Amino acid sequence: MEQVFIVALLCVLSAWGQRIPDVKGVETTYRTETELTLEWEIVQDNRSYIYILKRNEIESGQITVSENETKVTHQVSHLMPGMNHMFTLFTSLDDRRSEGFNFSSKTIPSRVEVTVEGQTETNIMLKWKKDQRDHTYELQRDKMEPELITNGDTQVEHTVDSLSPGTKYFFTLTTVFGDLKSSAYPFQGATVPPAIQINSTISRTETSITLEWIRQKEDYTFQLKYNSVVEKITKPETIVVYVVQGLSPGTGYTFRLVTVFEELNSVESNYRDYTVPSQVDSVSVLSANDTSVNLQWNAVPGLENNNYRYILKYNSIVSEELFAVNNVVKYHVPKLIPATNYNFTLYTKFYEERSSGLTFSHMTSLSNVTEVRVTRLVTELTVEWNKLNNDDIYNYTLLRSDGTEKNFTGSSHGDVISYRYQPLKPGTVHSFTLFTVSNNVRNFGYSFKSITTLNNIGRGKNDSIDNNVVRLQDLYPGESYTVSLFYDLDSEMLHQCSHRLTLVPNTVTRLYCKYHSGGNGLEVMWEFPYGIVDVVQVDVNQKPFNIYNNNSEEKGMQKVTGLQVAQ
Ligand SMILES: *[C@@H]1O[C@H](CO)[C@@H](O)[C@H](O)[C@H]1NC(C)=O
Ligand SMILES: *[C@@H]1O[C@H](CO)[C@@H](O)[C@H](O)[C@H]1NC(C)=O
Ligand SMILES: *[C@@H]1O[C@H](CO)[C@@H](O)[C@H](O)[C@H]1NC(C)=O
Ligand SMILES: *[C@@H]1O[C@H](CO)[C@@H](O)[C@H](O)[C@H]1NC(C)=O
Ligand SMILES: *[C@@H]1O[C@H](CO)[C@@H](O)[C@H](O)[C@H]1NC(C)=O
Ligand SMILES: *[C@@H]1O[C@H](CO)[C@@H](O)[C@H](O)[C@H]1NC(C)=O
Ligand SMILES: *[C@@H]1O[C@H](CO)[C@@H](O)[C@H](O)[C@H]1NC(C)=O
Ligand SMILES: *[C@@H]1O[C@H](CO)[C@@H](O)[C@H](O)[C@H]1NC(C)=O
Ligand SMILES: *[C@@H]1O[C@H](CO)[C@@H](O)[C@H](O)[C@H]1NC(C)=O
Ligand SMILES: CC(=O)N[C@H]1CO[C@H](CO)[C@@H](O)[C@@H]1O
Ligand SMILES: CC(=O)N[C@H]1CO[C@H](CO)[C@@H](O)[C@@H]1O
Repeated sequence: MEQVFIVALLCVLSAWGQRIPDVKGVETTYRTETELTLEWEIVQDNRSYIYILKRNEIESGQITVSENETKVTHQVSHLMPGMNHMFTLFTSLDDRRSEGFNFSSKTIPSRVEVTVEGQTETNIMLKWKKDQRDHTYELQRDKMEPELITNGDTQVEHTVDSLSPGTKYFFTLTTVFGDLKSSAYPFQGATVPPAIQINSTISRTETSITLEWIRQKEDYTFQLKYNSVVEKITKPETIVVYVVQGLSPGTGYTFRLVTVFEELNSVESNYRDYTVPSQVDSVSVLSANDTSVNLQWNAVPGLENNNYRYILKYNSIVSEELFAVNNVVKYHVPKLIPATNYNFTLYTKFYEERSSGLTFSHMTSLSNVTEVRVTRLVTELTVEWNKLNNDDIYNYTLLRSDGTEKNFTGSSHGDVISYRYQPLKPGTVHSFTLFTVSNNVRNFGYSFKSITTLNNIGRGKNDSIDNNVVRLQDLYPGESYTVSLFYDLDSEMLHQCSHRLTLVPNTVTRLYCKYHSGGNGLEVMWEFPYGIVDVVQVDVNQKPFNIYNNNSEEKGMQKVTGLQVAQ
């Protein structure tokens, strides 16, 4: 009990007698985010002090001074970064200590991790946690002047604006704490790329569309979307030429182009185009004549076939746009030239897209003239025909057997074309061929013959009868006959001449007389003769006594009565 008291007393006395001095100052000679190296001049008198450093009510162990040293270096670890730490340094001797030297020292602030929260074409949104309220930040973009950011309590949301679209930026963020700065936190951010328009369509087929657009930056890639398809395009060319394949013919597509940069997608740009419609399978000729043809074909199948139109081209003529009715298209091509080959091209059209065209050809026919009239005279033949199909288009060539030919231009004649051959010898046969001519083509031709007439039998040339005697039998006596001479020209009877002949009538037979009126009269009776008889003349005493017979019913016994007995 007593000892304890004495010790306590000694202490009191010592303190009383001699105050333990504090150090004059403490320097921070080195600092990190969590460590501080402190250095101070020791209290220099002839006593050996130890030092005690207190922070946050926690005291360090005894800090001793090496022999002959005048400075103490002490390291404090496990500190919070970026804070001003408060310390009290006690000088201590024999369990007594000084009043305490208060000082503070800052640790270096930590760098913070930045997250890129979002971006637009011109902005990048950044976010980070703030360690200490009194920290500020320096944001540096590329090599530019850093921007000081002071807002926020526990976290900072910061938007970098006025940027270029589709660009990658390099940033550093440095935490600033008083005059201390953290190391720089480097990070990257990119802006959303711009939507790029498809420039144009280079070409189209039934199943593909070749699109072109400009790749404004090397780093851009693309997504081309249509229907539910997404195609990734990473071609390196500046002018991107892309063939979209596997499309349906004659179909409209909306293409959406997305620019991709640093995994960022632009908004979509829209472009609409159409594939070329299918070709018509085949065309059939329903009917045709010299100057026109009726064509028919089936409508092209396809999603949008109701919208397909058809255009027929030949020479420099283009038909109007034709539509299918019940899936069939019919077209009458008029005003063609006979004997001419026509090349047709049939296009299927969908919006402004046209198929490559089905080509086919058709040769128009060239008809024959078949009805020729020949007017025959003794020394001339006139050949005459109606214009074929009553159409001016045809030309004609009339060839005679002697090799002479005569050309006719259809348009320079009336409805009927005629040509007279003269002078010709009477009764001579002539062969002709009448060709229809069109487009410098002469058809097979219509051949015919004719003969000039004779004046009459007597004076006519009669070689052709050739000494044959023509015996006309079983004729009616007394009848008049017209005898005509025909020339048999290949079974065609050509009239040469005619002559009217009357045969001598028969003689009356079975003539007899009978007394009459008691012998004062005479009855002459006869049988009516065979053949034609106009008049039976009865002469009595050299006097003609004519009896006319007009009534054919009363052929048979005729009589003359009332003759008086001569005196
Ligand atoms: C040192 O600081 C403590 C509390 O932090 C205080 O009580 C004390 O009075 C200070 N000493 C001096 C000399 O200012
Ligand atoms: C499309 O490309 C052509 C040349 O390839 C160019 O002349 C034209 O200006 C471009 N159009 C657009 C809208 O880019
Ligand atoms: C029609 O086509 C044929 C063969 O393709 C060709 O020889 C001819 O010259 C063409 N005719 C015209 C008038 O184009
Ligand atoms: C023209 O007539 C000839 C016979 O004379 C015939 O062979 C040919 O087929 C006919 N031509 C036409 C187009 O009818
Ligand atoms: C050809 O046929 C068309 C109808 O298909 C008809 O209108 C025209 O009269 C005909 N022409 C001839 C010369 O027969
Ligand atoms: C008739 O026309 C043909 C060509 O079609 C020509 O060769 C011929 O010389 C012409 N004949 C006459 C008599 O003009
Ligand atoms: C008919 O002949 C005339 C005159 O030579 C000519 O101009 C025309 O082209 C010919 N017609 C045809 C269809 O060949
Ligand atoms: C026609 O034939 C008859 C009998 O054969 C002959 O007598 C006569 O001289 C002929 N006439 C002529 C013009 O040849
Ligand atoms: C019989 O024919 C003659 C001569 O043609 C004529 O004059 C006479 O009136 C005719 N008689 C009768 C009854 O027809
Ligand atoms: C300067 C100083 O404090 N000197 C002291 C050294 O120690 C003796 C006693 O040991 C003191 O009397 C001195 O005053
Ligand atoms: C440890 C040490 O260096 N001690 C030295 C202190 O100073 C005296 C006098 O100068 C030396 O004799 C000691 O060796």
